[in-house]
Amino acid sequence: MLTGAAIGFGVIALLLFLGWARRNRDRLPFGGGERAATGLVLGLGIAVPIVVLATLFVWADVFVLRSTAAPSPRSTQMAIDVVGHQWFWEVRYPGTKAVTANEIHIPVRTRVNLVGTTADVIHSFWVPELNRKIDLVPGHPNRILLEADRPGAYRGQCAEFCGLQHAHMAMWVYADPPARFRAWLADMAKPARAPATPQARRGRQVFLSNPCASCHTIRGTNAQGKVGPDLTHLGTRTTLAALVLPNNRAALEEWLRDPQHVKPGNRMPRVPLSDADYRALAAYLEGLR
Ligand code: HEC
Ligand SMILES: [Cu+2]
Repeated sequence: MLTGAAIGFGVIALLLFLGWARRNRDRLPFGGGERAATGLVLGLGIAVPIVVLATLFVWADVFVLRSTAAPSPRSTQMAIDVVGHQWFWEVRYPGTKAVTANEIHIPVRTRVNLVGTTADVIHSFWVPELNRKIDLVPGHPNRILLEADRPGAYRGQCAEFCGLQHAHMAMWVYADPPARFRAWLADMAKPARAPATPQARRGRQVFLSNPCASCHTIRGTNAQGKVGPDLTHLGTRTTLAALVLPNNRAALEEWLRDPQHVKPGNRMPRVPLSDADYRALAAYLEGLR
């Protein structure tokens, strides 16, 4: 700001001086006033801007754009596919069976080629601490480099208005030590655990005999729906409905009883069931680790 102010005042002072010099030519102490003025105009008006703009252009192109541009797949160590949905994120690990939602796990200090598309309208994938945004456009995959230097959780957000619950289309990126990441990925690739208690067994039955199964996939069961998030390992996630609720038994039950109350307008309808059925469903889903 100070530099800007200095340049601004400098220009105004020069203009005033030139105007004054024009009218008072004979009073100038040096003879070549006209030549000095031309020199100033050529120097400050043409030469300096060329040098400054060329430097800025090279700097922006070489350092800023290069470091945020789509990575060449050969320069990266792994790929992740992200598909935007109204209003959640589907996350896939190509070459494995792992599918999850609203949380992306990456190994720390690893160059990840993230490929983004959409299942419906245009969304925008943005994790401000890790890189700039990319639009998720139908039929045109866009790519971006994800690389975290430090382990931790980085919050991401849809950055293109995509309808009623756009503001509640968030996600976490977890950067883990590589060994921990590999263990997580191996777990995610497995089919769902069998229910461990009678209540959870009842929950699975309720799930498979209601519309749940036509919208959600639970790998290893007959539920193969593609409308909502894959629930195979729901119990390992930290949040529900793209960061709207924490993931615990009480919140899960609250969601199942009335998803439209929790996240109005979202694409999961309320499925009317008995109290005991809701509790059984929550017990089953919480056990999907
Ligand atoms: C018409 C399709 C549809 C039906 C039927 C449906 N869901 Fe969903 N479900 C969705 C969608 C879409 C979402 C994502 C909502 C969002 O976050 O915007 C969702 C989200 C969820 C979530 C949260 C997942 C997460 O990772 O955040 C759970 C749990 C869930 N559904 C369980 C069920 C159960 C159990 C049933 C049956 C009682 C059911 N759903 C019926 C479409 C459906
Ligand atoms: Cu959005």
